[in-house]
Amino acid sequence: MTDLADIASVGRDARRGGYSRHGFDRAEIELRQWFTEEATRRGLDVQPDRNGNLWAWWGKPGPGAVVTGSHLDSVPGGGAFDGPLGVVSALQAIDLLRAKNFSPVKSIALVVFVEEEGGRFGVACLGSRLMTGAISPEAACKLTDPDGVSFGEAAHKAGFDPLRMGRDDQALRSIGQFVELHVEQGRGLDVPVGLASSILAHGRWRFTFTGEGNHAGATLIEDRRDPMLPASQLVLAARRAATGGARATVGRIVPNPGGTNVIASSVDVWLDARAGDDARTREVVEAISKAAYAASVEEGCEVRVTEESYGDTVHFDSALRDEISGVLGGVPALPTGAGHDAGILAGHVPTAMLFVRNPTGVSHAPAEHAEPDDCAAGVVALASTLEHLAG
Ligand code: HGY
Ligand code: MN
Ligand code: MN
Ligand code: MN
Repeated sequence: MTDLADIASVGRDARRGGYSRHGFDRAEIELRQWFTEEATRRGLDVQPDRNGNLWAWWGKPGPGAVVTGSHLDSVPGGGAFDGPLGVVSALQAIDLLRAKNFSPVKSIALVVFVEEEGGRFGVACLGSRLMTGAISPEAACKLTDPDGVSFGEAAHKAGFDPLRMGRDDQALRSIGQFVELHVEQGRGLDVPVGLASSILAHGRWRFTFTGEGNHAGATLIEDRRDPMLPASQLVLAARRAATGGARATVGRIVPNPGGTNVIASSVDVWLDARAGDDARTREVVEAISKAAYAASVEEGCEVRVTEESYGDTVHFDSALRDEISGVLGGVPALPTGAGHDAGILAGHVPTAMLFVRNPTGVSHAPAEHAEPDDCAAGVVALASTLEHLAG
C-alpha cells in the first residue's frame, strides 16, 4: 500500500477524477522511471525491449524464465489498482522471496507493458500485441492520439526506435510461464484471491457518421442531415443487442466540429463489444451495425465502420491454473470480461492470472478499490507461485 501511495501523486486527473496515465505520456514515463528505480534498488537488471515494454530481471536474462507483471497506464479517469497493483505486487513478491532467502533456479522477470488500456492510441495491449506480432509495427506506429501525435512519434520521443519494433521472438522465448496479478474488475470473487479461467472475446469498432454541418437555429428540422441522430440510435441499438451475457458499450462520442449551436458534420462513435465467443460477438456487432446503417439512411447520412482491434475468447492454460491453485491450497477460477496483456500472451506461452477481490465491483473508474489485506494476500499468492515455478 505504501508503494501504491508512492505513485498516487502521479497522473492524477483533476478534471475527471482518478488517474489518466497513458502510454508514453508524462505520467506513464514518470511511473516507468519509478519502476526502474524500484527494480534497480532491488538489484534487478532493468532492460527495455524493442516494443516499449520494460523488463527487470532477477537472474540471467534468457529463455524459459518465470515472468510476472502488468501495466502502469490507465483508462481516462481510471482507478488506482488496474495495472499498478500487478506491478507493485511483483516488486513486493520479490521482497518476500528475498526475505526468505529463496534463490530461483529459473530466472524471474518483471515486465511492465506499454499502453495496455489503449487510452491514448486506441488499441489496447499495444506492447504485448507488438511483441507477439498481433499488430504490425507499421499499423501500431500509425495510430494517433487525440492531439494527432502518432504512437511511432511518442515511442521515438521516449527513446524507442519505431523501425526496430515488431514481433520479438527473443522476448517471447524468454517467457517460460507468464503470471499476471490484477484487481478483479467485477463482483466475481468473494474470497481474497482467485484465478482467471477465460476472457470474453472482445473488440473495438469506430463508426463514423457523416451528414451536413449547418446552423442550429436557421436550419429547418426537415432540411437536416444530422449525424448525431444515427449516432444516438447506435447507442440504443448497442443496449438492445447485448443480451445473454454479451456486453456492448459506447463510452466515447466525438462530434465534429462540436459546437452547441452547430449541427455536426460528422460524428465518431466508438463501440466496445464483448461476448462469450467469436460468433456471438460478431452477431452483436452485426446487429448494431445494421441498426446504425438503417438510422443513417433515414437521416440522409452515411456511416463507415472500422474494426480497430479484436481478440477472440481466451482460455487460460488449465494445467498451469491447476498447478497454481494447488500451490495456493485451492482457489476459485472465474471468467472475466476485461482484457489483459496476459490474454494476448496466452496464445503463445502458458499463462495464468491471479485476481485480487474487488469489494465494490467498480473498475475503470475512480472508485475502483481493493482492501489492503486482500492486496497482501495477493502478494503472498504471487510470491508462492513464483517460488513454486522458479524453484
Ligand atoms: O478490458 C479492457 O478494456 C482493457 O484491455 N483493459
Ligand atoms: Mn483496465
Ligand atoms: Mn489492467
Ligand atoms: Mn451566428
